[in-house]
Amino acid sequence: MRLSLATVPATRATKPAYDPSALDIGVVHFGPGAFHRAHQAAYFDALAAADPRWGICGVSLHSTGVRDALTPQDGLYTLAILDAEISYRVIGAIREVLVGPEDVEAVFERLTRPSVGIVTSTVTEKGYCLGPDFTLDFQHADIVHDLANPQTPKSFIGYVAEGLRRRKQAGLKPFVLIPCDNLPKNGHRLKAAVVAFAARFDAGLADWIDAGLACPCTMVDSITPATDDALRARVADVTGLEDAWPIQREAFTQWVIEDHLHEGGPDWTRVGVILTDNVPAYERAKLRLLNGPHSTLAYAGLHKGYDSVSQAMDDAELAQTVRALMIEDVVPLLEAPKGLDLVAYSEDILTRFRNPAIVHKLSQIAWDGSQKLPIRILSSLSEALERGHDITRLALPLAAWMRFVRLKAVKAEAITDPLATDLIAIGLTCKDVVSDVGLFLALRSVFPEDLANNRTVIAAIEGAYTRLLAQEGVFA
Ligand code: CS2
Repeated sequence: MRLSLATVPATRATKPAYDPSALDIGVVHFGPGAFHRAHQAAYFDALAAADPRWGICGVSLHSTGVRDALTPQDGLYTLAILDAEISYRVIGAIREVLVGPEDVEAVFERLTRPSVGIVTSTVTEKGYCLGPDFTLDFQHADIVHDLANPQTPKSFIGYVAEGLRRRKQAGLKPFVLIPCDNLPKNGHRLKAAVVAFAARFDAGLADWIDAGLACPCTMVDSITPATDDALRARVADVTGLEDAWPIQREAFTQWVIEDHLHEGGPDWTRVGVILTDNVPAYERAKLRLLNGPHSTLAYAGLHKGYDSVSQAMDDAELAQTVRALMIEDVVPLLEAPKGLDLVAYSEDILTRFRNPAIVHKLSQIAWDGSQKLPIRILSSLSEALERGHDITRLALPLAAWMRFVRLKAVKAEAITDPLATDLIAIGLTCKDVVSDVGLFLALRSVFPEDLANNRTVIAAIEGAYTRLLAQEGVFA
């Protein structure tokens, strides 16, 4: 029997403490992938019993997979929380899933409902269509398309701008726009991108958005390994109901939102959301002390033949390097958010990485390295350099990423990355340390010129690359 509103009374998981069918749509979420369903949807689910206004309409920009899995289940899915003991909870907050290219007018209808007060997004770093300077990339194919065809957009930015235009035309207030991706200053950058996009065709709209759109910065955190068949089988077994797409995550979860939300919005703090005026300090700490080490473990761990984060953490040398990178290299560069001890925060993250209940694939974290490394590693590296600190360890993830690309290219395996074509071409051209590192450093959308030409940086990456090559032997 499959999970749905009709069958949910039979589940052995914790059931929604409210009637999901009675929720109003108050949130439109772009990118209803695993992280959204593990994180924001669980918060809205916790809100729902006391406040039924915040049901979610998920919008997939490309794929039909989530819609096809969740629609027969009336939007319900099972969230497995991986702790010492695994607990299972049915989430009812997602009320419908639309697919942008198939349902474009329905998406705009939702975006212009007076009851829709919030638009959230998890579209990944690349989904914001920003250039290396984090401003809107007007050369981006989707942005070019959306400026020419604003009624049938492809990008998240295009949907938001047209949705806001229609709200303005209808005499409505803007919704609150809350990005939930691992991008520094995500709210400020998203708002600037939407305003820049609107300014290209309607200066009045751009001014209206600039003056009225609340787009808070956020920090989101919860480790969410991809769903696999083992999870599907476990969920069916334990809950008694089949679920085409259950989600799993660690027990730890954090959502920090900049404190300038609209009146009449949800009571965020009731469900554990932290509202603060200092999100940048939280997001910097998280991006550099969780995501940076994650990417380091991914590339250096795959290089050593490991499969998951906890396996890589069992390698004493690698674990020690990552810990030193966090505590000795990154912590001294950061300002601690009030009340947060960055060393204790780092130790807690290392404990989360070691959690044997979680099989978090290194290959999943290795996706989109060209987008992630500048945010997670180069930010620390350039500050360390300015202060004259040693950058030997910070060069490791960069060199390991280069070797990752090289070995993928040689094995003719696909790379998930918006720069995949360029990366494979470079990977196939690699021949020796100096020229390989030079080829990668010439990728201007990853490495800014000042870093790419800096002798200390070049030497540190070449050193790390040489050490990795020595471990490999094979392709040297
Ligand atoms: C990971 C993140 O896949 C990745 O790149 O570093 O998804 C990480 O698990 C989350 O940000 C944790 O909150």
